[in-house]
Amino acid sequence: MTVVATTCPYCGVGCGVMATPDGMGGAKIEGDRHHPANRGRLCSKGAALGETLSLEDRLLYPEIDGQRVSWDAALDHVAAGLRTVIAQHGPDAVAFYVSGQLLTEDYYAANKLIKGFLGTANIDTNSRLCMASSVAGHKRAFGSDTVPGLYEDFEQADLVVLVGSNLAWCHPVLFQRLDAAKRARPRMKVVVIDPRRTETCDIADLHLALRPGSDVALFNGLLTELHQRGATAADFVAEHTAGLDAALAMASAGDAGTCGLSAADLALFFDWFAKTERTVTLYSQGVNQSTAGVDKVNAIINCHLLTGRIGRPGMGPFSITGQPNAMGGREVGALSNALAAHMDFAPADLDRVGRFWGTSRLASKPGLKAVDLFDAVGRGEIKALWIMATNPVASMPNADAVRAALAACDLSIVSEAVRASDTVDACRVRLPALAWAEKEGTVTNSERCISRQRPFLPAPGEARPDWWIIAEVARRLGYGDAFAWTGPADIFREHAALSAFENEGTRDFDIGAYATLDDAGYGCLAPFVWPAPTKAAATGGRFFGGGDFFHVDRRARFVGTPVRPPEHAPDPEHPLRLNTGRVRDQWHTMTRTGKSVRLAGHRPEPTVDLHPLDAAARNLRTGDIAELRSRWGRAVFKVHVSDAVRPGDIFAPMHWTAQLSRSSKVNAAVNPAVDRLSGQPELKHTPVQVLKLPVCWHGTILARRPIMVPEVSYGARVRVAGCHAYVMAGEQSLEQAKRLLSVAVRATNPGPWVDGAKGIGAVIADGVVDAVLALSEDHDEAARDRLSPFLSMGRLTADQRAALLEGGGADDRGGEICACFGVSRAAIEAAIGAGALSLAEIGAETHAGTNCGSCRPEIRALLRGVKSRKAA
Ligand SMILES: Nc1nc2c(c(=O)[nH]1)N[C@H]1C(S)=C(S)[C@@H](COP(=O)(O)OP(=O)(O)OC[C@H]3O[C@@H](n4cnc5c(=O)[nH]c(N)nc54)[C@H](O)[C@@H]3O)O[C@H]1N2
Ligand SMILES: Nc1nc2c(c(=O)[nH]1)N[C@H]1C(S)=C(S)[C@@H](COP(=O)(O)OP(=O)(O)OC[C@H]3O[C@@H](n4cnc5c(=O)[nH]c(N)nc54)[C@H](O)[C@@H]3O)O[C@H]1N2
Ligand code: SF4
Ligand SMILES: [Mo]
Repeated sequence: MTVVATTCPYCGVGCGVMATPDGMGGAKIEGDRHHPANRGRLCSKGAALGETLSLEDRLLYPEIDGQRVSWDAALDHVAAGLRTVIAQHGPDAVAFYVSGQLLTEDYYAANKLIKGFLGTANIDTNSRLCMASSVAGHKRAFGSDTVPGLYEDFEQADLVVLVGSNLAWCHPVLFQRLDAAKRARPRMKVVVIDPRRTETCDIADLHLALRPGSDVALFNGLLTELHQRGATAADFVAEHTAGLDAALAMASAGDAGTCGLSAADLALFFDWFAKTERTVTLYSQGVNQSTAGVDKVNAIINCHLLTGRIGRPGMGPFSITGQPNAMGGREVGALSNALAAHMDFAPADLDRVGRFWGTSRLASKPGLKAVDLFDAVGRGEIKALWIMATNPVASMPNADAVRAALAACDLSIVSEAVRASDTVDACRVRLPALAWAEKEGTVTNSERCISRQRPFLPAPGEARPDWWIIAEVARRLGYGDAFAWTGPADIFREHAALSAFENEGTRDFDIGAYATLDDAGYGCLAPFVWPAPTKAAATGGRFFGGGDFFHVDRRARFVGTPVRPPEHAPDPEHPLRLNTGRVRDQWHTMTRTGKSVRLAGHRPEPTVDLHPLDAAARNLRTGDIAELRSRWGRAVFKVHVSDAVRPGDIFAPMHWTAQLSRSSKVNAAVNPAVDRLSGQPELKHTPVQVLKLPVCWHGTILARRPIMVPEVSYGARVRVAGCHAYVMAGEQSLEQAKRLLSVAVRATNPGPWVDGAKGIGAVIADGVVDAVLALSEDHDEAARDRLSPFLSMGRLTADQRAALLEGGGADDRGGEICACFGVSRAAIEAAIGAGALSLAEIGAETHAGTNCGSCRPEIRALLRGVKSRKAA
């Protein structure tokens, strides 16, 4: 079998993957030892990629209004619809909503079609929810959207400051590189700035659990302190920057005391920062997803400019990107306020791009940003919307309004790989796209490294590459000449040529050296870091070490950053702040990671973290069911009481959608406030009330055939090996629940019903269990582990049948910690109990933590827990 080198389709670390197809539709997945991002490592999600390759739930044929149609019919319908809308209502009645999970070639094609030929810039991308504040902050400071540094800077730094980043779970391989570097060089310090105590704090020397949203005050305080102490790079500031005085005046008007941190912690952080030349500040969604997002970015960059710590080994501000191709999207200019190849809507840029594309119809002004774009769809101003590779009905704030907007849209089109998503359900025209493993092109990771994705499985059904779908529509609209590509290599060459077109060093993004790459060269293209201009021999490297910023005077700007409160403050009716984000083993709306049994084990259910004080005030305990209610909507979660969140804050994951849980779609409640400059939504901060739901029962169903879940207060599907699993809770009486659920179970799993003890009921046909229902007054997370073994048995023995009807074994695994080897918390605690006192000893005993390493922070936390209990 041939081994194919490709790139992981998840996070922006951009790890290289070696895939060996097994000839049966699957593949063996390993880390690529030669890829500079990961050198062979993979995290739990990457390591489980092989479990996501099945064709279950794939969209394989084009559909219009639920009917399968031919590609010709679908493409003709889309082209005719776009033509009619433009003729009747003008180009601005059309919009695209695209994604950092498109490959660069797909992304380039989408942007070229709508901006270049349909004549509107109403194309925005889910990067608006993700990177837009960093883009705007970079442009203000540098005059370009440039990430100055490289991953190796983390390893070379003496101080790494992680702001609003849960690196351990969201960029695990980079976290492991950092962890390894810190262990090799213990004088390196790590500071985590996050209102939550996350797994990332495992390697932190200092955790600043600041008041949510107060980052600007913190970095303003730091800027003031650095200036007062004279910890400044006077020459760099004088030669390469402008605007310091105004920024300092604004910064010193504020008070870092408002961040809710102890004076000692603040002083320590300021002191470390002031004294440490090699400092990297990495930031992510705790910074970007805020109504003060752009100011947070500039407040951080200001401190790096003042100290001249930018673009040199081991130092710099570093915006880590989320999606595998967030950076590629920025390169092709698919945000509504950008043009291709890092150009803007300036007259010279418009002229240049228009000439390059040979079009007279180029959009002349920026288009709508995501939140405004969906509002315009809802108002009926946008009449045709084409969504590609993103799931906005689940991932946009105020998500039910997005669903309603799509329902009202005449021509809603989605290009998707899966058949079962909230957005696919809401769109009338469904175009089947190739998925990872089948498609080819390039992606750019957070350190500007461009890598190939290569196919290793055949195209299933009638699925097609995204670029092909776009080019076919363009051809039908009469633009065939501009879209006459025969493959992604053609598109890549065009993209590279545009990056170098009349560039002469005026734009950071230049990969002109690749504009003449032939197909064979594209086929075997090795990862490379840009810039890679035609004339320079050397490629890659850092930006701005010697100044040379991209404002016309080649100076960077200090930007004054006023302290502004979040747009919606808590009020008596909504006293708590809802923070949202990610868990370790799920990716976004779970269309892919949701297929893996081993990834489901870590956080099987949608839970909300609540501080013990807030829980007590609401009479809530772990396992209870609570409603989160905001001005925009509601969602229901299982409660997890935890002092990892601050009093007054709650945290819920973004991942669950209507496909898996009708109750727990957090974005139904999340506010749509946006940063004024970037348009990025404030996904980390929604005032909510939390109310205990008076549920009378908790239930678990395991069944051989899927069931239709009845209307209950709380419910989620859980991926379990060999059966369909559901957890539920409701406000009916236990008796009513039993009737309701047994009817639901038997509708698809007919057969004799047997009642057991302790709320157990089962369908047992010919001695084989087809389904089992466990009902109890209290929550019972272990029911799944106790009962699932019976569904993998054949005909039960009398003893087995008796054990099942007694409620199964006594096994309480306490949740999965190690996804690679399926090692539960209980097993790790048992190993510790038996004397394993280090990561290595636990690994030797249980295998936990010995493969991808994503669970090591949690194992170390269990070890620390035991040690502190012993000490106490
Ligand atoms: N496992 C997993 N990994 C992923 C993804 C995934 O879905 N699953 N998605 C990828 C994508 S697209 C992205 S964008 C990245 C996101 O990666 P991260 O940004 O690291 O992840 P989040 O969990 O969204 O949020 C980060 C942290 O911001 C904190 N925060 C909230 N409010 C504030 C604040 O006011 N100030 C500060 N300083 N911090 C705050 C939150 O408590 C949270 O811990 O992850 C990528 N990696
Ligand atoms: N509350 C809250 N909401 C958030 C966030 C948060 O922190 N909190 N984070 C935001 C952020 S940072 C992000 S990036 C977004 C992510 O949100 P989304 O982009 O909406 O989430 P995904 O599940 O990644 O959606 C990608 C879709 O593309 C499909 N797909 C995969 N490969 C292909 C392909 O090759 N072609 C096509 N056409 N389709 C494909 C997948 O099946 C999936 O349905 O969520 C945002 N929403
Ligand atoms: S860190 Fe994990 S999810 Fe991110 S690219 Fe690497 S293997 Fe994929
Ligand atoms: Mo993201």
